[in-house]
Amino acid sequence: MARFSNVVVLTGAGLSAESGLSTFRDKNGIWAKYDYRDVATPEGFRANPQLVHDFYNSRRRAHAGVKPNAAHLALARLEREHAGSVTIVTQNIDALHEAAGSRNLIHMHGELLKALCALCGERQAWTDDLSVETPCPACSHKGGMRPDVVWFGEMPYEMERIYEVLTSAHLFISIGTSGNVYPAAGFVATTREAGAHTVELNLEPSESAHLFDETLHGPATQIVPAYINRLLSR
Ligand code: BV8
Repeated sequence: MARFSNVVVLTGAGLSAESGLSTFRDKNGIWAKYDYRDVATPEGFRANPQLVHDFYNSRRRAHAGVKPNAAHLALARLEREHAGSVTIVTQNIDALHEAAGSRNLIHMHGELLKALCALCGERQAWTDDLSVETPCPACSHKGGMRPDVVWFGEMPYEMERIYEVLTSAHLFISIGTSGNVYPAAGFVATTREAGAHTVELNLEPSESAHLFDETLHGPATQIVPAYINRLLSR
């Protein structure tokens, strides 16, 4: 482990699957039930804001009852026990990394439990439903409140900081992501070019599995704690 001082972990929906949250592209996933253009694009929100609010309201309610799983907990342990740096870049908008104890965390696609006012730019912690009638607590105007998530066609958050950690990483671990969505799907190529050792931990090979030095397949709650145990015992 000593040879891997800076560790960067990219996580996706597969990490939270065993906590009971749906993934996107698995057979009964979210995109099997919704067209992403209707519920995860600015155009879709403009066309039918209440449909989008209902989509995120149901995911916010489902989130209330879920807990981090053994894979989230193993990642928090890695951050606590590793002598070097551990940065988690998550595509997930759930709050399970935080609930497991992870601290050095970047939500590149935003957060389900936050709301953003498009009129005044204020962000708030948010666990209730949102609607077109919800007034902004900061500017009190209605009609501007939206989930603080990054939709398709919008720029993911903290990209500068993400490229900084990717290009100074010694070890890059990708967990529970299908490698379909950019720019996240391009991170393995970026960090590999900068010299990192790259590992994919996923239920099955992702679209970019061929780009990884090592791939381990199986449920995250089994392969992630096992991999992190080995890493910390080296
Ligand atoms: C941008 C919102 C530019 C929040 C999401 C053509 C070519 C290339 C790119 C594009 C293109 N056309 C458009 C683009 C860009 C587009 C894109 O990549 N489209 C793809 C679909 C082609 N990207 C964007 O628009 C991004 N923005 O590019 O901006 C820009 C530049 C300048 C100025 C302005 C803008 C924004 C992308 C973010 C979109 N928002 N979500 C929400 O509702 O959640 S994306 C959505 O997909 C989620 O964030 C999710 O995290 C993400 C990726 O999905 P995964 O996490 O990988 O989940 P998935 O279901 O796919 O896979 C799960 C995996 O887990 C599977 O492999 C499965 O096997 C595994 N698994 C399942 N169970 C388990 C498991 N593994 C382990 N254990 C288990 N138990």
